[in-house]
Amino acid sequence: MKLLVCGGAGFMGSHFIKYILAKYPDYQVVNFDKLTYAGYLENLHEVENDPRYKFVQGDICDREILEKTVQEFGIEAIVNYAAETHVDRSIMDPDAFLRTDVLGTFNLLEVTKKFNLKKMVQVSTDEVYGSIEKGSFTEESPFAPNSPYAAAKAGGDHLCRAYFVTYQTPVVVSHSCNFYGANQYPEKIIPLFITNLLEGKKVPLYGDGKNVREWIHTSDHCRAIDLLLHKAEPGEVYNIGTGQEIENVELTKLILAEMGQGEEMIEPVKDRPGHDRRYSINWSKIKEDLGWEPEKDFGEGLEETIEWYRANESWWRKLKSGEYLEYYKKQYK
Ligand code: NAD
Ligand code: TDX
Repeated sequence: MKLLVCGGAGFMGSHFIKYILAKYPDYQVVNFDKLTYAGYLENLHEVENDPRYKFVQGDICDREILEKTVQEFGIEAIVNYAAETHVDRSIMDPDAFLRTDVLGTFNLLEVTKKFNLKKMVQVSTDEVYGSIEKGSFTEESPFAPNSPYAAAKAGGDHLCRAYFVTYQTPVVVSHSCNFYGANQYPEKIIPLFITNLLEGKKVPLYGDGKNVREWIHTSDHCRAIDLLLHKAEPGEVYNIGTGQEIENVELTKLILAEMGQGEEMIEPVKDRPGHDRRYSINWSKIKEDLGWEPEKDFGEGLEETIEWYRANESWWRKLKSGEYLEYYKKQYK
């Protein structure tokens, strides 16, 4: 298969490209990425000389270059990881979120329709459902996004639904819980806290720290998207979860303990505006329909992730400078 992976230079997209090339020897993968602050080609150094892998720098909002790429490489299916993804940035500066996460998704649907592609997999989030105090969201739960990021992702997901209903565009949407693992940009809680501690800095815990997130390792998410690409029926929607839920403060204590540091390194800071209290999704549908289950234990995955950041200091040091620092100065002033 000739696959277009959009946003393949980012965190999860780069893991997926490496996973696909390792698993399917006869596949070709084109990584289509704008290389925003979050796109980093070094994430793909293991495959950069693989003749089955190509990189095209492009914006999913630019239909012309998208169409040209699909035609030039004879693309058969698209997996879309390209998005603006950080909630705090969306609160400060939502424009790019609306453009990429809504209009970009619209362009990909148009291209999938125009070139009769076999499948488009839209990688989305559980945040579109909003916050839930008790129980878990199912695929039938209504959308109630609370941040500009979540609202923009919900907009893209609604377009996917509409394109399937109206034009039978063969799109599948996933709603996943929070990702973690190697190569995650050090702005999300796990890599931010690990790298801060490696730098001898405190970790900024928002509000009372009792917000709950559900965590999935990169390896488990790649297997789920593989199944959606190859086995899911067009028009289907799947939640991808693990049940591995934890309060931020407990997560922080796990990281501190693993890194041999004390709770005095926690710095309580003002809360994120509109901060969702708890995310939790029911993933029985993907288990029943496609036989997927998470395999990675959270404690083990977290330990490996900390080890990766210890061993790859030059990777994250580059990202934690310049524009990144400007952004955090603005947030915590
Ligand atoms: P990321 O921020 O690490 O990477 C995003 C990538 O998209 C970058 O390489 C960036 O350069 C590229 N990109 C951004 N705008 C683009 C544009 N206009 N055109 C082309 N490329 C563009 O993202 P991630 O954390 O790996 O998330 C991947 C996807 O998974 C996103 O769609 C996100 O909404 C979704 N998701 C993320 C999480 C999470 O916990 N990080 C959880 C659920 C769903
Ligand atoms: O410095 C911090 N301190 C803190 O307490 C940061 C960055 C976060 N937090 C809290 C906020 C959240 O309750 O930690 C939790 C996780 O925050 P993020 O890592 O920013 O992730 P979240 O807001 O949950 O959104 C993530 O999961 C869903 C991704 O960024 C999204 O792209 C994905 O869709």
